[in-house]
Amino acid sequence: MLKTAASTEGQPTIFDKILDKSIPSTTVHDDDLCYAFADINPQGPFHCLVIPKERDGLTRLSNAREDQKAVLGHLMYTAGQIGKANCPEGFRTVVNEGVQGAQSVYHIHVHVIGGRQMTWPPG
Ligand code: U5P
Repeated sequence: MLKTAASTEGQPTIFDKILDKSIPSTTVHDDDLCYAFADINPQGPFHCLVIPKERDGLTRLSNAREDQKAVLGHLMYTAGQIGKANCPEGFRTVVNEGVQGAQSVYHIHVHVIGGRQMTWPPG
């Protein structure tokens, strides 16, 4: 399925509602900087999304500012810890970017997918 970039990039997304709990989600991890929750359309037995609590312009990876390196590192570190805890045989981390990267929600997020054998190349 081809996803298209939202013309509303930079506006609130569904993830704001997940963060403010107006939409329920299954918590995987919660700390001061990030929140991780189960994906509603899982692509494997385990699939969660790790998102920054403050979007602060981080709609997509290519928008990241130099002063956001620490939060990006925290997202990736947390994704690794979640993957290690939930998918001991291995897992995949994915950051989709833009139209050709098949991004659909413009609040940066790291997918952690596991619990099955992955293949390469991705679709
Ligand atoms: N998603 C949720 N909950 C929602 C809306 C979307 O988990 O309420 C998930 C989608 O299933 C998808 C991800 O895996 O957000 C957006 O990923 P991407 O296509 O932007 O990389």
